[in-house]
Amino acid sequence: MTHISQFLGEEADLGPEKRIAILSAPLASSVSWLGGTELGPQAIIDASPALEVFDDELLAETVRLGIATRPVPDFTGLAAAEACRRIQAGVAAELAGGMFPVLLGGEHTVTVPAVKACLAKYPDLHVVQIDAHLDLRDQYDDNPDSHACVMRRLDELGVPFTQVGIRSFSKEEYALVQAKGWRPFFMHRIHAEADWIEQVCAEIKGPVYFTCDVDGLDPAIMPATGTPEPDGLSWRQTIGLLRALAAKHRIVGMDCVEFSPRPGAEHAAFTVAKLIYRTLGYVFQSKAP
Ligand SMILES: [Mn+2]
Repeated sequence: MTHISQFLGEEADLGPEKRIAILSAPLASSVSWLGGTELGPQAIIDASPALEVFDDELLAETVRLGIATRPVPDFTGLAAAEACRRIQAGVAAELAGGMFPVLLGGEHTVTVPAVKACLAKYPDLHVVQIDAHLDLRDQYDDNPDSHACVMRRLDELGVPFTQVGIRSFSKEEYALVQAKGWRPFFMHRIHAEADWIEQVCAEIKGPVYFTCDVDGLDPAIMPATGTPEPDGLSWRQTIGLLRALAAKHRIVGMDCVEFSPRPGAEHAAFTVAKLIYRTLGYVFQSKAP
């Protein structure tokens, strides 16, 4: 198969002055069950030219904001720590250049260096996480840098965060949540509280980094991930949250992680591409040409 080199293919050329950078982080060193996340970034980029660049909700050609796609790096044989160092440097360089970074994973571990880069520019950063999992383990398989520990590492950095779509966690993670007095948006809470999106927006103070572990979405629409947990967020719930977040807060960077292509589930890569494109539309809505 011939791979596409830029998000949206040739239609990316409609936006010559680039303000958005698509960065790939095909890291897959600590995957627990079904692998393949190292193939995620390229699969998302390959699916993206099938998108209609005229957004059907926003009625605007978001692509004209200017989307640059950086080459997909090869992390094969690289230590995870070195890959993370490169990811942090890459995101920092984009921020320094005034670009809005979109990171494609790879496993969720890649969020830590991306958040570190954003935190250096925005000390009052707040992370909003869509995920089936709390990712609050101290270690997993003796690895503190596992994808299952990503929010624990962010907590150690002192970054406030809001967790949405949660429906799988360990006894120890739940005990930590209780000890800290945190109130994640578990799926049962989302189903029970009609104003959950307003509640998410109300607990955020500073600029937002949005991290989307695609397993937060329902496996009916997102089967292509390592741990497809039932009863996830619908498409409408997901974009409803992002619409409100972008309207009420300044989103300064984002990632989509844990996507692993599956034969027969090609729609899933397209769904991730559309989620990214729609989110960019929301983030830049008032600034679209
Ligand atoms: Mn997850």
